[in-house]
Amino acid sequence: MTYPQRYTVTTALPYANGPIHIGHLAGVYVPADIYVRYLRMKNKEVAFIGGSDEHGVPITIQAKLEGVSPQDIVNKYHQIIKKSFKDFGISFDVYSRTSAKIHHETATEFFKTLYDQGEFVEKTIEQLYDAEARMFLADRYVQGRCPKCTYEEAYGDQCENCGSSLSPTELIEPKSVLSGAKPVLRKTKHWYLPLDKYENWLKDWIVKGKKGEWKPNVFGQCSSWINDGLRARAVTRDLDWGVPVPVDGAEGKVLYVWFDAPIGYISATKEMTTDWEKWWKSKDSKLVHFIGKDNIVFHCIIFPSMLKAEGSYILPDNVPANEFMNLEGNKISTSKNWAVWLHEYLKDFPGQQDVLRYVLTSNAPETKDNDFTWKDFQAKNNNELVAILGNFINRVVVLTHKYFDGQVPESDSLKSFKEFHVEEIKDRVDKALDNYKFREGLAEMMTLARAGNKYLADTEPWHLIKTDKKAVATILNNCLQISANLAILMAPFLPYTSQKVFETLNLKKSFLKWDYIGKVDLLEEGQQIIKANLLFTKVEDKEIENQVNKLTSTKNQNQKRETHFPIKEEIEFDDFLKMDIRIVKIIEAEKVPNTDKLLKLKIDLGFEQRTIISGIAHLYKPEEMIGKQASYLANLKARKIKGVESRGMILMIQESDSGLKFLSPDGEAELGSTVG
Ligand code: B3M
Ligand code: ZN
Repeated sequence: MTYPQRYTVTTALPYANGPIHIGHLAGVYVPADIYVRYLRMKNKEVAFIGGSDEHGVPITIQAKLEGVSPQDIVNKYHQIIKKSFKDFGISFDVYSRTSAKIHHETATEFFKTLYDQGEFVEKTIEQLYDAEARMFLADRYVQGRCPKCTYEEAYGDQCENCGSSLSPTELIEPKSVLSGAKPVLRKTKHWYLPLDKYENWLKDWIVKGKKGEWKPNVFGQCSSWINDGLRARAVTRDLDWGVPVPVDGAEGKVLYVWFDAPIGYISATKEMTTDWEKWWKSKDSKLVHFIGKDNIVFHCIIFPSMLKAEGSYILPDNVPANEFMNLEGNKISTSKNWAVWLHEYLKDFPGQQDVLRYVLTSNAPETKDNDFTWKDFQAKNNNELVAILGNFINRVVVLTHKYFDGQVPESDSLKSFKEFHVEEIKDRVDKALDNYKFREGLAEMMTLARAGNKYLADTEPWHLIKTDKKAVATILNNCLQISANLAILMAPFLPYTSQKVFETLNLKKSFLKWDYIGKVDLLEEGQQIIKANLLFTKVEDKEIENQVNKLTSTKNQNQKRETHFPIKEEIEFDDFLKMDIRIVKIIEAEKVPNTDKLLKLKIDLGFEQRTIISGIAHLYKPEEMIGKQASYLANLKARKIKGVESRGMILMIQESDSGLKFLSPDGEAELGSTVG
C-alpha cells in the first residue's frame, strides 16, 4: 500500500439543534480525532474539518419548540457544540458553520454550476402539505411508519431505525409534526439530481472498486442501494430557512439541507485557508469522511454524485462509518433525554476526558451497534486505566524517586528493552489505525502497558532492592523507557494523559512523533524526572449509581436538557444607555388577519399611546393581554409589518426551553416610568 502525504479528514456536521452526547463522540469524533492525531504524528499533512449543520428542518423544528428564531437556535447550539469538542480534545483545524457567508456563497455557486451544466431535472410534483399550518411538510415535518422496517417514527427523509432514505410520500400513515394533522397533497416545483444517471458509474466505483476496502457495513449498504436501482432526488425544498435556490422562479425555496451540508466541508476548508483547492482537487489528497451509519447514503452516493457531476473534485477514498452506540440497553434519544451529554459529563467527572475517550473507543460500535453502560465505564476505568496503565506508570515514577532520587538509573543488559517488542506493537497499532480499527489499536497500545505492569510484578524491584540495586536500576530504566514509549503510543487515543506523562518524565516535546516509538532511548541515564501525579482515579460505586439514577429518574425524563443561551458580545455602558425602556400598559389587542403569530397592540405610555405589532399570538389570546403592564423599548426605530407601522418593542423573557413571558413590574408602576 502506498500512503499519500495529504489527508482531508471530515466529520459529519452535527445539527446545531441541541448539545452533543456520547453517541456522537463514539461514532464519529473520537475515531476521527485518533486518526488525525496519528497522521500528524507521522508527519502527514492533514486538514481536520468540522462544523455545525445549521440548516434544514431539524433546526426550524427546534426553533419552534423553543419559541425563538432559527438563527437564535443555531447561535446557541453552535457555541455549545464547539465548546464540547474543544473540551474533549477533538483537534479540528477548523470548526465552521453552514450559516456562514462563505458557506452560502460556496453552496450557491456549486448549485449554479450544476444548474448551468444542465445536471438537474425540473419537476412539478405533488407534495405533502399541512393545511392547518399552511406549509409544505418537507423531511422531518412529517413522521409515519417506515415502509422498509415498519418503525413507527420514521421521518419524511429518513428512517433512523434502519437507515433507509425515504421521501415523505413513502411514509405509511403520515402525520404532520406541526399540527398532528393528516397532510394533503399539493403541487409544487423542485429540482432533482438524477441519481439513476450515476448508477453505472457508482457500480464501477463502489461495487467493483471498493470491495474489501470499505468496511463491510458501509459497502453492504451502498451495494444494496445501488443494486436496488437509484432514482432522482429532489435537492430543493419549500422552506424559509436555508440557502435560497439561486435561480429564477424559485422564490420561497431553499437548497435541501443534505445538498448544502456536505458542501459545508468545502466551505470550512475555504474558511481555513485560501489554498483550499489542494485539499479538494489534488490527486495527492486522500479524502476520508467520518460519519454515523445513518449518513452513509449521503456521503457514499449522493455527495460523490454531486462531486462527480461538478467534475473538478476528488472523491472520498474511504467512509469509515460506525454503527450506533446505545446507552444502558436503549437507543440514545434526545427527546426522551436518554443520553449522556458531554457538558454534563464534564461537570460530574472534571478533567476525565480521556476516561470517556478510552471507554468509547474500547467499546466503539465499529461493526455492530454497541452498548454504553455505567458499570462498564467503571470497570474499564478501575480495572484497565487505574489498575494497569496508571498503576504501572505511577509505580515506576514513585520507585525511581525512592531508590534513585528521581534520576533515570543506569541500565545493563539484564533484560534488554528489545524484549518488550515495542516496535512490533507499534506496527500492529499502525495497521489497525490505517484500517480504521480503533478498538484494536487501543487494545494493542494496552498490551505494552500490560507487559510493563507484569514485568514489574514479576521482578519485584521493591524486594530486589535489598540485595541487588544494580538489577533494580536496569528494571526501572526499562520501565521508564516503556512509559516514555507509552506516552507517545497513547497520544492519539488519550491526549491529555499522554501530555501528563510527557511532563512527569520530562520528555522532550519533539519526541511526540510516531517514528520515535521503539527506536531510540527516549530517556537518558541521569535525566531527572518529576514527581508522579495520579493519571487516573477510581470511580466509586456511588458515582455510578448516581449516574444511573440520573438517567432513569422520571424527573430527568421530563426535564429538558440543561443548556443556556451563551452571553452575547460585550458592549460599552454608552451602548446600554442608548436604550430607552419604559413601563407601559396594553390597552387594546387584536390578531393581525392572515398571520399565525402577529398581534396588533395599542399601548399606553401615560403621556402618549402607540401601536405596535408583536409576534406572540401563538402564546397569548388578545383578551388575556389587555390591562397588562410590560417593559417596552421606546426608541427602537419604527418598522412596517404587514402594512402597519410598528413603533418600539415589548420586552419578553425568553426561557431556555419554553415560551415567552412578560417582563412586568413588581406591582403596579406609573406608566411611562423609565427602566435602567
Ligand atoms: N447534520 C445529520 C446528522 O447530524 C447531518 C450530517 C451532515 S454531514 C454533511 O446526523
Ligand atoms: Zn426503517
